[in-house]
Amino acid sequence: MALPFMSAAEAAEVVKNGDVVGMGGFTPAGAPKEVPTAIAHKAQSLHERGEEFKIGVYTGASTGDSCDGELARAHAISFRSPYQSSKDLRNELNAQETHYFDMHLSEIAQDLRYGFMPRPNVAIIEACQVTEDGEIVPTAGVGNAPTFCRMADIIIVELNEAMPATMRGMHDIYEPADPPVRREIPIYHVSDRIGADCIKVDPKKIVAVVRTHRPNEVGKFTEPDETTMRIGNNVALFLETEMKEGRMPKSFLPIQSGVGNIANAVLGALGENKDIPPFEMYTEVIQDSVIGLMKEGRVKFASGCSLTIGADKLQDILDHMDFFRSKIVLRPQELSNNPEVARRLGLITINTAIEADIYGNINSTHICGTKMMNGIGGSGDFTRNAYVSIYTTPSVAKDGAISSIVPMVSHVDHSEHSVKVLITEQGIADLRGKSPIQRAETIIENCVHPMYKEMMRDYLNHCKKAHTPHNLSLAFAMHEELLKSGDMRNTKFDK
Ligand code: 0RQ
Repeated sequence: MALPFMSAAEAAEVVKNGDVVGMGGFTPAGAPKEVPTAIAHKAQSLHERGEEFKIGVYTGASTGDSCDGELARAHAISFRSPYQSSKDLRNELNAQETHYFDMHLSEIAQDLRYGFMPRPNVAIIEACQVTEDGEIVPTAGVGNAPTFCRMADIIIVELNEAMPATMRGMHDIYEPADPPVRREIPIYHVSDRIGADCIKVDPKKIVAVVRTHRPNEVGKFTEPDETTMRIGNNVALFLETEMKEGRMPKSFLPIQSGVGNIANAVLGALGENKDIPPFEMYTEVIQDSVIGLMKEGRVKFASGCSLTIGADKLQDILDHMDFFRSKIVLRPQELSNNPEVARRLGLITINTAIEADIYGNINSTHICGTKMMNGIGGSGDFTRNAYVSIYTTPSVAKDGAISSIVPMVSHVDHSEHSVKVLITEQGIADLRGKSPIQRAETIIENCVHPMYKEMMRDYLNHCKKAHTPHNLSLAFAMHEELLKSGDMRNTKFDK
């Protein structure tokens, strides 16, 4: 059967108002571009004619501007899950124009299979190869593509000819069986491969193939600055000490690292610290710094869900596929973020907080407890199941007007029970084996910025003695002050 090649606009005609669409890829890596933009244009012209058009959208994680950005600006998304990082989509969901449900990234595929959420009836998947007998090879990100393809009635493939078919062999496509017959996921080492090199579908479901050359829309990382470098060095120092104290196997353990500028700088610092042996990564996003470290032999192998890297680094990989294919595996997020595998392999997990409180609770998602930033992403999948879980954050944001460490977090994503270590550019707070008040003392002493230390101690002085001391009328005084005057430094605990 010949493949149904057509234009993006023609493919967009297949997608109807009310459809639920699963977009392949993970972060802008491997996310479809041409067809979502064409759907957004179609939505705009229908809206201008007074006709309704909105779709539900599932993804792997964030996407590029040609997907979330275009669809959000066209007001074409009725609901969306999971992670996003588009300014325009963020505005839509904070204005309640789009219903957003934030989920642990490892859970999306199984919750869809369990029937907990509306079924995706359309899948849009970027591929570097698609065959007439229904083999689809993803590109730089896998996400939930295998489950979307299996559950959808129809599949639209974006064949990205900028991504060579030689990528085949880099992916490990596998869907676990569902309870009560699920067995263990047989990944015993970071580099184990357990599945297929492509997504196999009924070829009759492929209703459109759209050619494109559009490059990935992964943004550039800012170069590490003094703060992020100090955070990175503190993480390296903590792990070096763990090795010396015998709390870490001599061969070291695999690293998971979150996304963003801080995470990128932390990995760079780990790579440079020669007291830390060459290491493996079992993570979701493989970021820029990993590729350089791989070439230097500092990173031995990386298992991830996506190559979330800039165009120059991606080209480097595509040009040297024989080298990188034996060092990288890209898996569906159900595997890359799987709690069972994280616990078995003993991951060192490093993620970034928006704010932390003096007891070690973490807010990763909400500004001042109400406005969604990006989403929980995979941070919860890893934190709870880590060998040792680390959270990093600069001690202050917005030039000091915000302390990232507060008396009580305004939203909880990771509780004190799951967070083992907090690290800022000021220092390291090892929270293991400490009572709440001991944790508070350690965090204030080691991690809080000097200009907020007295304020934090003052808060504790306003609390009655208890297991976890709090003064409920003052716990959010710093947030209230930020909303009132724009600067937490003006806070007075005078009740
Ligand atoms: O604002 O962009 O206006 O300057 O938040 O903060 O310091 O640039 O840090 O890019 O690493 O993002 C937690 C959002 C950090 C991210 C978060 C403001 C700050 C800045 C961004 P500007 P930075 P990063 C892997 C695992 C959750 C999911 C996760 C994230 C902006 O890491 O989304 O970990 N994590 N997933 O100024 C108000 C505060 C603030 C604040 C920072 N206390 N109050 N604003 N900012 N602290 C990824 C996936 O799962 C895919």
